[in-house]
Amino acid sequence: MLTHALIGDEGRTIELGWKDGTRTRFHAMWLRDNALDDKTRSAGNGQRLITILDIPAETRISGALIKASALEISFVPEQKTVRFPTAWLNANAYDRGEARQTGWTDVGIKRWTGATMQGSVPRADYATASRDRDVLRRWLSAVRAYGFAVMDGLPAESGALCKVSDLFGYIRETNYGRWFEVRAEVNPSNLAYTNLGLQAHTDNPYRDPVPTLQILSCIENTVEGGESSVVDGFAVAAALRAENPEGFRLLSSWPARFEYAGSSGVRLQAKRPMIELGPDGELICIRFNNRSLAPTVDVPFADMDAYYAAYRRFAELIEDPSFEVTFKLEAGQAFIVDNTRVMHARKAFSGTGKRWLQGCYADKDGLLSTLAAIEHGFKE
Ligand code: AKG
Repeated sequence: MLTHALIGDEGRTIELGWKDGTRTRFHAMWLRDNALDDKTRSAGNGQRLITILDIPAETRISGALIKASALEISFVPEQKTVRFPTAWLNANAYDRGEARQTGWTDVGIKRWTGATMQGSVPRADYATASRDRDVLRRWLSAVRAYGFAVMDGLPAESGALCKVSDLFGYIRETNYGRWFEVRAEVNPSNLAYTNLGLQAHTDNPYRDPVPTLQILSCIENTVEGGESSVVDGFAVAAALRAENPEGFRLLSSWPARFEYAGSSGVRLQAKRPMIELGPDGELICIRFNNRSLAPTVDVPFADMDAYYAAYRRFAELIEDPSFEVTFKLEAGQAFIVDNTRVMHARKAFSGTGKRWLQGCYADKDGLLSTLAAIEHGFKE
């Protein structure tokens, strides 16, 4: 609910007062560009019909009228009046008082440790999630919030992991195929295909863009050991920043190099930081994989010692059991990780019994899109 609308700076800005006492300012140019009328945006698909060059550079607000649940704004020189719902203005306000701390994450992202998860793992039953949109919504929203979730009740058969990606999007095919086998092999093209333990890692940092989701499904797991564990890279990065801000700065401002050339005809290379921040300091991606880290050649000589100390400390924190959640996948179960955030690991396993997993990649934008569409449908 709006209490006042004050035009300022000769019509270049407007200050809105809200019933709770807060104030938010908007620019005339921003409001004009984001007008919601059907000459500016297609009523059918919501896409913008004009370009920035269609808006006069000297655009000003000439009048503002508070209506029941909307604000009507008139712009000159176009002589155009546009209605903005107050809920829309509130949701799209950009006039933040305080600066965000470098490494901030969206409020919807819940950083976790073993203790905060209290041994619990977000999960859903496949058959229920396939027929009940609310169950699917909760499972997808757990992936958004925590960066991982388990799916139970899949057929314990080859290809069942596609059923998981079919719930929200599409598989991203790579040189490993539509999906790949994760079982002990004699001459493995990847150490994942052995019975060795695997340090917590994100997958394929040597790709650009990196696969944003990974699904691992279990067809058989009767070995001794071979448990899966997950670690929240965003929580670990925050811990590193808290105890060693300079180390966090080094890992986030210098690129690492990643490489995979384990099979013939493939030579994948990427140059990206281990801790990636967006231009506004948002923590957007963790890349951590001891197997595919190539020589680091972009860090200046003077910073290399401190860079390696920060890398070591980051690795120690990642290995710290207090950050880890562990579970053993049974036949017919799968788990999904947000590969831009949550690292996964495997404990070593013994020769008796059989362990057969399959893995594939998918894209987080598809998952978030499906989730947003379901959430939108629930609101209607
Ligand atoms: C991978 O394929 O990326 C793995 O980390 C394998 C995990 C596992 O065997 O549990």
